[in-house]
Amino acid sequence: MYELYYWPTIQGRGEFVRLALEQADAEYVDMARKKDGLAKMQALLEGKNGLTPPFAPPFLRDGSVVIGQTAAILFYLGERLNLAPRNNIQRLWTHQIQLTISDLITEVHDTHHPLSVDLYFEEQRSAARRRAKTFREERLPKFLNWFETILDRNESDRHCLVGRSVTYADLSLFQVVEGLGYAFPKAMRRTGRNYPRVATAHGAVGQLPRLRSYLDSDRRFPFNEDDIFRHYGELDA
Ligand SMILES: N[C@@H](CCC(=O)N[C@@H](CS)C(=O)NCC(=O)O)C(=O)O
Repeated sequence: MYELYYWPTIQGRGEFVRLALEQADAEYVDMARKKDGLAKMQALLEGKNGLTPPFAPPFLRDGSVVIGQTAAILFYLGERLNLAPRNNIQRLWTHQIQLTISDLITEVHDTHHPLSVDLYFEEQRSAARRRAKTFREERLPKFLNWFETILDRNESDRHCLVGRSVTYADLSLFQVVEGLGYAFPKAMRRTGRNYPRVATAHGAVGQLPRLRSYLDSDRRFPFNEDDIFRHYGELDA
């Protein structure tokens, strides 16, 4: 039984791990959503039980193994949940894609918190507008173009980023496109149409039966303005 630790009220980075666990039909407990779960999460963060302390949520516990960093968790789970290629080089390539998705997530976060995580959005609004403009006009197209190129070059199956089966990176790309569509609907409508393979891959993942049933369940929290993907009209254009 895997234990997933993440903040209990948002999708956040925990969602990237959740999607992999759900798609694989893995047995797991979302620990912080349980009674006393937050205290257990804190104890692990402080290394109180002798296990390696992760820096921040999300982290995964599998018996005596504790792993932090979203991309590292997915690297660990990918092999075990059959959501990663068998070949080592391909596995590393999948990890590389995931690390780049992590960079993108940080850049999305920084559109609404460009100065400091200690300040509310309203206290850094003007910097946020500038940051979001650069994100929409330069960074977003650069990232989407990179995913489009990878899909286009994958001759085994252009619906998948790597090889011919769904990997955790495909699930994460799905989540990123969902989140971007929520946070930047106008920019995504305008820019998104330049990336047809990304759109097709997103659509295909959204139809995977196990994933779909998770997305339609009450375990899937809605996007909201306390999360990473936030919709502020003034940051979209
Ligand atoms: N690079 C880490 C970032 C982890 C992270 O920033 N976690 C946030 C929640 S999404 C957090 O709780 N951070 C607390 C902190 O950095 O002190 C990852 O990809 O997992």
